[in-house]
Amino acid sequence: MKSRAAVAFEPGKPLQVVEIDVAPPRKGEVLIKITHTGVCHTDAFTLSGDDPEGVFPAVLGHEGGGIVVEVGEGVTSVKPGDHVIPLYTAECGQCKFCKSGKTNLCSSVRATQGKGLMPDGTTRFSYNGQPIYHYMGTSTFSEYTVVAEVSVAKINPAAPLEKVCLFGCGVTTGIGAVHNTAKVKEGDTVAVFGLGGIGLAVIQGAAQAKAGRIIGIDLNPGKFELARKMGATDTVNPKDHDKPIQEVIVEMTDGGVDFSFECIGNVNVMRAALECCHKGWGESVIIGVAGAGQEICTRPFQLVTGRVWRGSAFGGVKGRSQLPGMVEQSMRGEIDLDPYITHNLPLERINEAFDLMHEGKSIRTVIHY
Ligand code: NAD
Ligand code: AHE
Ligand code: ZN
Repeated sequence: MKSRAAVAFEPGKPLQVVEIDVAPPRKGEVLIKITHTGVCHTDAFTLSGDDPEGVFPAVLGHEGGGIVVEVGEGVTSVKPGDHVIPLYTAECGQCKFCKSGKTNLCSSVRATQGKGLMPDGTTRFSYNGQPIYHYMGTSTFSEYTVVAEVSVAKINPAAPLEKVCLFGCGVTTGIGAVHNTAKVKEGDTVAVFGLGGIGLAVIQGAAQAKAGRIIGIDLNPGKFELARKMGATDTVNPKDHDKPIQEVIVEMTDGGVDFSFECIGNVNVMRAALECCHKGWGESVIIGVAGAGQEICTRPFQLVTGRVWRGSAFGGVKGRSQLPGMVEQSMRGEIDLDPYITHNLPLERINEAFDLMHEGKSIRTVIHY
């Protein structure tokens, strides 16, 4: 079938909206009509060429919502008409990871997913007869996409897809990192580095956990008002200080925070986020994605003296079992999605969503098909 799609033909170049060909779903696969998709910084990261797993040409996008159109042989968990969120972190329930009870990182389709291929090693997308790669197992920048059955979360059809698509990445990642990875408790002090979609979701999660103090840190003061509305008790701009930001936070908090979250993808900030943690127990969670060749460093003494460095992917959330419940929470008003959606655009203007992100003017732009 034909599908309108925003294709990343080359790294560092704008996406091109063209009509691609989408082949039918094969065994264990699902064809989805994407109705809406958010644009996450990770899409920009991969488009920039910094992602070691970036392959081109590809259909990017991983924060979508849509409706099942057709299922391949053997698919039983969804049927045409079901409303779904594609998952870049699959959940097969069968692999060593899924059975461990220790992680949401499912291994069932991850190897082929990282190569831009479907689990059988081929692609369902083509343009002028040439193959186009998939991305993160989701490729939501196409009106029609094919994903593995294990990469589909079925949700309440009454949920507004133009909002709950954000559970495909940003909101789930931030809120999940607070509850599943850090396990923030009432009264804890939290520092959040980077106040984009991910950082704001961390703030929303920390507020749910009744953290005592939530310090939002960003170089762009334009991000502070919304951060405060969503629960930040303090906002700090590193540019306003002439000493390292970790020293500023340690002084503000009588020795450091209980938890910090890096939501930028900057290895220097990752160090600062670790070093602003309290001696003896402070934990820092890396959420930001850093480019090829980048490495983190600190003095081992920081860990010897009790600070903990950890990371979080998709907020530690198991998508097929847990996303439907998070969608229900948003429908009950327990998770507010409206503040994240600063812009709405048609697919034809998707490059403006990237411009708005790079200019620091948006939190999330939702693309409407
Ligand atoms: P974003 O661009 O919307 O937000 C980033 C924020 O960081 C911006 O407000 C920017 O002003 C701020 N910033 C940049 N440099 C800074 C610095 N040196 N000090 C303080 N603030 C600074 O991005 P986003 O969509 O919120 O994504 C954030 C990061 O999280 C990205 O690296 C993205 O790839 C990553 N991510 C990871 C996961 C995961 O599962 N681990 C999921 C989603 C996104
Ligand atoms: N491809 C990159 C790593 C990218 C990465 O870390 N992705 C996050 C999700 S970002 C969503 O916006 C993630 O979940 N990682 C775990 C996984 O299995 O990919 C690289 O460095 O190769
Ligand atoms: Zn993302």
